[in-house]
Amino acid sequence: MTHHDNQIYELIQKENHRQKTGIELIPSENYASKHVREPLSSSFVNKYSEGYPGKRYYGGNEFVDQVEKIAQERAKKLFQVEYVNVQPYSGSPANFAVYMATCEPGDTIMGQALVTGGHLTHGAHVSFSATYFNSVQYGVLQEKHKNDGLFDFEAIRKLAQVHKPKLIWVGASAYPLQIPFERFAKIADEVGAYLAADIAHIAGLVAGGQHPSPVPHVHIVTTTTHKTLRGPRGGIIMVTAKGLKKDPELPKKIDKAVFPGLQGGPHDNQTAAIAVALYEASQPSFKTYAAQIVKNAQTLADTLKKGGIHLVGDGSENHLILADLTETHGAGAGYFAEYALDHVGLTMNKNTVPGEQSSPFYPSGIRMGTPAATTRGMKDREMKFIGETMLKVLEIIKDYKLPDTKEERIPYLKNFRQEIESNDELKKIKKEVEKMAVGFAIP
Ligand code: DSN
Repeated sequence: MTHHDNQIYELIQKENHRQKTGIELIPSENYASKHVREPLSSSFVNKYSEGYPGKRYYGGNEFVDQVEKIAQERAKKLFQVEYVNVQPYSGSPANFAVYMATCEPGDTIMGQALVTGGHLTHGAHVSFSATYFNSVQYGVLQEKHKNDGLFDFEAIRKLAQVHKPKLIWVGASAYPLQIPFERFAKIADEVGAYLAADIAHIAGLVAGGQHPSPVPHVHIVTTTTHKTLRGPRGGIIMVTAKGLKKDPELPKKIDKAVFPGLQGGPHDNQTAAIAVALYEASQPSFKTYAAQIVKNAQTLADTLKKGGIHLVGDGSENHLILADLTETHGAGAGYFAEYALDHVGLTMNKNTVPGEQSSPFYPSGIRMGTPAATTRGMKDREMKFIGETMLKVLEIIKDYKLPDTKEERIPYLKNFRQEIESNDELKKIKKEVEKMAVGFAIP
């Protein structure tokens, strides 16, 4: 990176410093390798290639075609699927294309509610998925139930039988346990629905053999490529053998939905980087990485639990932990926790929790995960340090309580932020975090 544009150059340097001196715990983030980043600024960044390999609307695509075919083949092999489209710009467009391929506007669809850990595109009322489709949402239980995780399959089955959705989504953005895909499949099969698994969060764990694969049970799989899969930002849609059996036209319908239905030219530099990420994810070292992600999440979860923090699902079975601060800190405490933790260099996000008593902007939980820290080589010792540091910060903010009215909130939160910024104990903690973080290189 050169000084060509000073303003942007300086901001990139600042972001580099922020990433290096802090610890990234947002579970949907990661550090792509330099081999994944290089194709992003390669000559493929200059190309247009609307269409698909061998069927383009522009010339000069002989090498783009090869890159795209390699990416498709690698994804097919890694996830054991029949068909792949690697062109979606990211996860939301990938999901939109699934709607376009399987439903007509106004059809009923079903997904996990956003406030209970689902994704916007699975039918949240603010998203296209509820604007153009009749969205029915299922929730989760507050406590783990036998081998069903937090799902109440009787309630989900009843909902599906009453509403007869054409498409059911399984997969989440804030769910700490393994997902029993076969239970969802039984329900979808009973009502004749397409079942799509959105594995954006867990794709790397599935590829690395640390989470059961949805492939034998669902018709369609979508994922982003930049979370646990550790690739560039991007999206993939896959059709399984079960999907082909239900509808042999699905691959054609999905291709048509992505282009020309939803997108123009694919980002070929992104496709090349996805191909590299898929190569990396097929290496034995990726299995070790995926196993360490899960181990680290368990160590961090245990440390927090020992410190009296209530965890949704009583721990973690994947890369993610959802701490519910309602009882220990009060409804809305996620806001205070996120701010104070970010201030000391532990970046995570406030999040709603099952049975949320506050609101999405001032929720009662925090969501964290281990994919990025694990990429830096952090293990048990560092997870204990992170957990113990979090406990210290959470103790410091314990007496802050979210005021009920908007009028009271504005001055109260301003005062809170000022007190956090001038707190000497937090300044000391920030230095400790920085000292630990800089010992672990970012790829
Ligand atoms: N924004 C992603 C996440 O953080 O989980 C989901 O799209």
